[in-house]
Amino acid sequence: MQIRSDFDSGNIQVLDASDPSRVRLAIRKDFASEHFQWFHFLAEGLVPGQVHRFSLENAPQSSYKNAWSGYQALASYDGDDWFRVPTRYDEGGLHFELQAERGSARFAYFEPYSRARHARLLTRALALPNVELLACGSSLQGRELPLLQVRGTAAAPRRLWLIAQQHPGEHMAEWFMEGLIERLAQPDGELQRLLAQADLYLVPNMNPDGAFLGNLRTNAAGQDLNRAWQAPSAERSPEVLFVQERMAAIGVDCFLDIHGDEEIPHVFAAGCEGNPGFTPRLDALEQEFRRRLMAAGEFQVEHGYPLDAPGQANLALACNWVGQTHDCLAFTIEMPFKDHDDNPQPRTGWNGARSKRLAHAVLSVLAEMVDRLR
Ligand code: GEM
Ligand code: ZN
Repeated sequence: MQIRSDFDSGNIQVLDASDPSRVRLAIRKDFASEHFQWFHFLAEGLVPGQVHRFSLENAPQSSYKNAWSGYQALASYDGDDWFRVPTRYDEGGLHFELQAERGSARFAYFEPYSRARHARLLTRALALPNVELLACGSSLQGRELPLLQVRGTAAAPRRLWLIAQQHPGEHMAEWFMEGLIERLAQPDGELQRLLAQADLYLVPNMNPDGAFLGNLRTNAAGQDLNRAWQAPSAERSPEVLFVQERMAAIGVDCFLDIHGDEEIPHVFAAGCEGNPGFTPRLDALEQEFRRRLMAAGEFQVEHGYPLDAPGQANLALACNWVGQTHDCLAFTIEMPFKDHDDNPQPRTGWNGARSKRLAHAVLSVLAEMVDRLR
């Protein structure tokens, strides 16, 4: 059996692949960082009909080791159809198995969103009549960081920003952005109402280097971009610096930062309740957004992060920094690496298609609220 990871978002270390019933593997650390959890590899030389067993032996030392409980690994024969495989976790590692139907299969922590698919998404977006490439930043390793403007028809539009995948292993985030852009291509009545009052500003992937490198959490300098918003730098976080400079020039009336969460098996959001500038106006907007999103899509409010105490928010996080700086509605939207247990889908768990559908629901909520954002 051959195990490979020398490709876009690949991450694995082979300890011993000589026994197909006990393939011993480890997850490589993020570039210049102690973080690790994302894995993605190709296994070739499988024997159809035979059960192949894999173990990620350093899973108990990973960034979110408690998140392996209840998690099931993903496999795919063709790179498009991803399905969950029998998985168990113990102090010896994360163990999963596949009774092979073909001679090769990919395995990953989540359905990968490739750089090639990102390029196709941009081409599709820029082919839309009201979408333009407003600016293009650069990652540390020189990959493009496109800022798309979706131009509405208002003379003085609200400016709604959505950024995705600051944490490069959270591939569900760019699946979300694909769903958002696809809906823009079929402007229905709701979308027309939204674009009659707002322009959208989209960054489909904030961390192209980390995504390509197979990182979970950091960029090519080992920086967690969602801890860089109070003091971004050209040397360690040019991706954040670029977006902040464009926000200052354009303005922000609403901000959504799209992420994934390793441990909580539900879709949820984290707001700005701990910001020093949090007001009853913003509190009411947050409650309305949550209420409407529960009605529109796969979303719930029972499970999520602990609330920040008043004035105790960490302003190094994008959501908190943008909400505070621009006095606007701001959320971190979290999708699960596991499943959304309010509507379990055993074959796939949470996946790219459900991430795309969530984006459709979010656009509907923004259309309903756009006239009250200021
Ligand atoms: C999280 S955002 C954490 C937000 N926490 C609270 N209490 N608001 C991060 O960056 O750690 C987002 C993520 O990692 O997906
Ligand atoms: Zn994240």
